[in-house]
Amino acid sequence: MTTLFIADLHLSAERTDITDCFLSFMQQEARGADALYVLGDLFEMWIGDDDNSPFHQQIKNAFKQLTDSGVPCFFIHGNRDFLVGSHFSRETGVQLLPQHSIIDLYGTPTLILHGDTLCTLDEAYQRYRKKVHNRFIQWLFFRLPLRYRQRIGDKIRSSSSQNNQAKNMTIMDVTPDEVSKVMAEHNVLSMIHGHTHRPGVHTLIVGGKAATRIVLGDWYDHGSVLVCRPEGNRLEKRDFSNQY
Ligand code: OKV
Ligand code: MN
Repeated sequence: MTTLFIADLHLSAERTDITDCFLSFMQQEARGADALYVLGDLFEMWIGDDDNSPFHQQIKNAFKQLTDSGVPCFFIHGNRDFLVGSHFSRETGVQLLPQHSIIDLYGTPTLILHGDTLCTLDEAYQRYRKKVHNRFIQWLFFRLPLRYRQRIGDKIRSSSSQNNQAKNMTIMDVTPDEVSKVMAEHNVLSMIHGHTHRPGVHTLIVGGKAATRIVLGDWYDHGSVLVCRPEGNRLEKRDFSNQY
């Protein structure tokens, strides 16, 4: 009885070390799970389901094999791969879940989300998010040929990495008041998210009761997996080499 959670792999064709670790994880560890949840930023960038590079094919095959073997896989969009769509879902058997989803984790109602919506102090990002999530703007974007979308993505990425170096660390973390508010609204005492790249288990009080927030780690210099079992949860690391 094991449910696995991962997020913030930022997979790209350039980082073969991350991809190799992820593919081993999919072929071995994930095969024995009750379910796999990917809480966003699986990909470094995603400009449409029609991007069929060998790299993307490799990742999609890994999901297809896992879902075919009977392991249910779920995906929540991150801030980088929010354009992953129904075509990807059909190709892989991965089920797309809403931004904020509540699951029953061995008896504990748990709110799962990517986490970018909790970073309310980063107003520039929230404004950008509102624009690129707008359905009409997305409709226009999808009318562009793949190569143009690629170029726009590259432009936005290079300007954003300069931007983020100037932002201070506090505004790039979650807003504590927003966390309690969202948990209270969804009437849960347990939350799992990624996005901040600050893995950890936090306790807080929601409506006078003890609550838990688990933050998943990124896959920049090692893999990071939340292993949930009826008897408890563990945040674990996976080495990029020699792990499997
Ligand atoms: C994703 C982020 C790049 C952060 C653009 C409309 C518009 C979608 C898009 C383009 C960019 C996703 C889809 C990418 C996330 C970055 C840089 C920083 C902080 C439009 C709809 F407006 F141009 F028409 N995008 N890509 N960033 O390259 O994957 O989240 S992306
Ligand atoms: Mn993110």
